[in-house]
Order: sequence, then structure tokens, then C-alpha cells
Amino acid sequence: MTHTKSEQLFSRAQRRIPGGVNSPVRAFRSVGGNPPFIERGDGARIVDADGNQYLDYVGSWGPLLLGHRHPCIIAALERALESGTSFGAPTEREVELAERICEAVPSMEMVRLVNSGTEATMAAIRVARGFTGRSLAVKFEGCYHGHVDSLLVKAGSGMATLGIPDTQGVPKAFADTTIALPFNSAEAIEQAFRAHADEIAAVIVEPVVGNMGCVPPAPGFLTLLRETTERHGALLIFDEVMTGFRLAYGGAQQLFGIRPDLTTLGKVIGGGLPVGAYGGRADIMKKVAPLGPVYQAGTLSGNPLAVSAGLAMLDYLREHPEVYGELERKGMRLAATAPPGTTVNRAGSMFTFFFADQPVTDYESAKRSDATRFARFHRAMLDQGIYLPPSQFEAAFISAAHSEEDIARTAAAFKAWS
Ligand code: HOZ
Repeated sequence: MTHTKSEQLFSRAQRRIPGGVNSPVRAFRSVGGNPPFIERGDGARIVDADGNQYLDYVGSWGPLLLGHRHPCIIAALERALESGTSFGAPTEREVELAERICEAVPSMEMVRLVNSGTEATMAAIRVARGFTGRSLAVKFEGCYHGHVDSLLVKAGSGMATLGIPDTQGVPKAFADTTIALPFNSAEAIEQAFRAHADEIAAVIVEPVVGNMGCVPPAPGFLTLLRETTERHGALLIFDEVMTGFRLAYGGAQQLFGIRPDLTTLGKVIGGGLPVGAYGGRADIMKKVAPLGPVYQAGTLSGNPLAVSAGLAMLDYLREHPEVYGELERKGMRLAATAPPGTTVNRAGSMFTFFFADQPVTDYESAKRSDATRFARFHRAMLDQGIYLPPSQFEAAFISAAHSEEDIARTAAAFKAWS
């Protein structure tokens, strides 16, 4: 494989864009080498500027559940383009998308569309504070809820990849409104509520973590969060930006049978365009302006292109529920071929091979992975045309566009590596 054009583009990019990338997770800092510049995608495949082809297990970090350029999304976008790209005024399709989301995720009685997962979590926390009149938010170490100031405490994703424990630029007073606890620790939750029962507005959690690599909840952990928050008058926020419409049509909350007070969505609900959403109990959402006193706004929120792509995606998934069974089977097949010396974590179509010989259940155990071996593995797969997230602390995503042959080829490459 040659990467001449990508190398040239990366040099150019570094002159004008910090680190040459528009989001740190795209840099190959933790795996070495430079990122290939992607020119196009089709189904499960992407092609870089030098014409190298890869089977894509990043899928734009989660949104592309149906792969690149799925005909239903392209057709919806073409139709939407005929009417206009943005109005900053209400449109019928926004109402349809809101209805579709609320039907699929019954805990979301009302929903507000925004432009990204970050916006969704930022607003959800604000609404929780407005509703409860309390200030503190509990999050879990290694979970990542976008680059919201107060949630960048012990965050996963790019922060974990780059080894930045707490970012600069966040005033201490903001960070002090967050309590970060070990994921899957019942004891830590009970202790936090014993110490701050009347101050905690919300617990925010990725019900299946994707941002320290894939880490599913321990049995009973989500139930404990539900019961504890309820008992103390705090809200439970499920950050389903990654898991929403991916693990099941109704998200992780459908899978685990938990009804959070608020939910944040992103990624899949935009069909590859920038969208986010937050919503939940109507009595809570009625606090949002213009109905209530909690302000949140956005010029491009409910943008016609993004909403059309999202609607097409959700319509397709509603009409093809078999997608989820197929993704589960593909996930099982890949997980069964983990290289020796790795621990596999998987939930449906999200998976991570941790280069660790102990179970990975939280951020501390994720951090015990052998980063050097992971980097070698990543490079070897890339050389064979398999594009995995360039970090030990990210989940890989399988799409409906990965064929049985694609999965077989990937499984063979995983198996052969040592
Ligand atoms: N949640 C995404 C992956 N962890 C973030 C992608 C990004 O930061 O660009």
C-alpha cells in the first residue's frame, strides 16, 4: 500500500488545522503512522486518497449502521435538497422524526433535536439541573459525553487515547460540579449518594460504554442506578449517542429493560449527518424554553437534510428489524476470532479487543491493556485493508453492509495475527 497522497494532505492539513484533524480521535497518535485521508465510501468499504481500499469498522464512529451511501439515505437527501437546505423555522419532517424517536424509545415522551451528541448531553445536564434545582452531576470514569466542559472530567475517547486526564480550559468551578466514579461499582454509587444525596441533579451514563472501548454494564448495575436515583430524587440520564438504534431499535434501554428519565441520542439518528437529540419525561422536558425556564437553542437544529437522512434511517430500521439479529450474529463471529492474549468485550455490533489478560469492566482495567501490542495489531490490520478505530479506547462498529464474506475475511485476518 502506498500513502503518498495521504501523507501530502496530512502535511498540508497540519499547517492550518491543529494536529491536521478536525477531531483528535482521527489522528493516529496512539497507534503510530498518519491517518489515511478518505476519499469515498460505499457500503462497508472506504477508499483513501491513494486508492487503497479498506473494510470500515469505524463507520464514522457509529452513525453508519447501514454502511456508506445507503440508497435509502441518498434518496432522502436528494428529495430534501429539492426543497432547501435550512430554514431556521419549523418543518413537518422535524415533527415526524420526533414522533418516530418517541415511538421507538417510550421513555422519551418529548424530544428536542440538536446538532450533535455534545449538544444533547450538555442540554440534558442543564435540564436536569433546572428540574431538580441541584448542581452536581455524577458520571463514570472513562465514559465520554462529548466535549461538554463539566463532563470532560476523567473522560474516555480521545482524552483516554491521548492520556489527558482532565483538559485545560475548564474552570475548576465547572469541574467541581462533576463527581466521577468507577463504572460498574455499586459501592461507589452508594457512597456518592450517602455524601451528596441532596445535591446530585443527575447520574449520566453510557449504558454500554463505547468510549473506553466497549464495556458492558455488570448485571444489576443499571438497575442499581435506576433505583438509587429514584430514591434520592436525582434524574437518570442514559447517553445513548452510541447505543441508540444500534443495539436495538429502542436502544440499550430496551435491551436492559430500564426506563431513564432523560436520554441523549446522536449518530444513528442522523444517518451520517450531524444530528443529536435529548428527551425524556414530559414533565421534565416541559422545563425547556419556550415552554419553561431552561434555555437551549440552535440555528441549524432540526436541519432539513439531517432530519431527512435520520428519518430514512429510522424508517429503514423499523421496516427491517432483522438487521439487529444479523448484526448480533456478525458480532459473535468476529468476537470468536479475537487474537491470542486479548479480552473481547462486545454488545451487538460494538466490540473491542483489549490487549489485556484480565476482564475489562471499568476504566482502570481498560488502562491495563498493552498499548504497544494494540498499535501493532492496528497497523497490521490496516495493511490488510481492515480499518479499525485507531485507539484501544474506542469501540469498533459492524454495519449491516458488512457481508458474510467481509466478516469471514476480517475474521481470518484477526485469527492469523499474533
Ligand atoms: N464518541 C466518538 C468516538 N468516541 C467521538 C468522535 C469524535 O470525537 O470525533
